[in-house]
Amino acid sequence: AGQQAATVWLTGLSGAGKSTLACALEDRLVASGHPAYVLDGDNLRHHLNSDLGFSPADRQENIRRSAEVARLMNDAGLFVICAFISPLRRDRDMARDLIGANNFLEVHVSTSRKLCEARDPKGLYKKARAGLIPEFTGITAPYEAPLAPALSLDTGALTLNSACELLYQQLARRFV
Ligand code: GGZ
Repeated sequence: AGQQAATVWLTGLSGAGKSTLACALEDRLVASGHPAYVLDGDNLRHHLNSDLGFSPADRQENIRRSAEVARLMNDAGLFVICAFISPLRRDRDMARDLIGANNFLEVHVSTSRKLCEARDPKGLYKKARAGLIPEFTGITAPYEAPLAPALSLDTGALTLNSACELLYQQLARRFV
């Protein structure tokens, strides 16, 4: 199939396991000789996107800038793994358009809201339930699941290794 860099776009709720999976896939790609880099919502929001909040307009701008960065990195030959909640279909479609549909793999990290809320690694669901975080995805802001993702991975039903392997195989089939 030859070499072609691409962007893997992980979408799912807070606590679904996007960042963990993204890092595992990055390691897996690098170990097999494919330079790769993770762009993470939580991370970029401390730097490039530190001026943005969680209104629909700010989330859209967060996705737009991040997709532009992913596109540049793809041009430079890097695989990019994006881990953003990216709750709205229209924003993910924008990311696909910016990056190019041929270089874009949409993956739903489909861990249930119930399990994400039970995990609550940063206590954010608890705070959102208490009314301390407005517009929290899954509680007081919408999440639109992808209609036709390349892959759907439920980290409540798969080990990290098996989820990562499924993802790598799907990617390899098309890009490496
Ligand atoms: C959703 C929020 C919110 C609100 C703070 N809604 O799981 P985390 O904590 O560590 O990562 C989440 C991160 C979401 O940033 P994204 O850039 O991925 O979001 S989006 O794609 O919608 O732009 C979460 C934390 O920020 N967080 N407030 N209100 N998540």
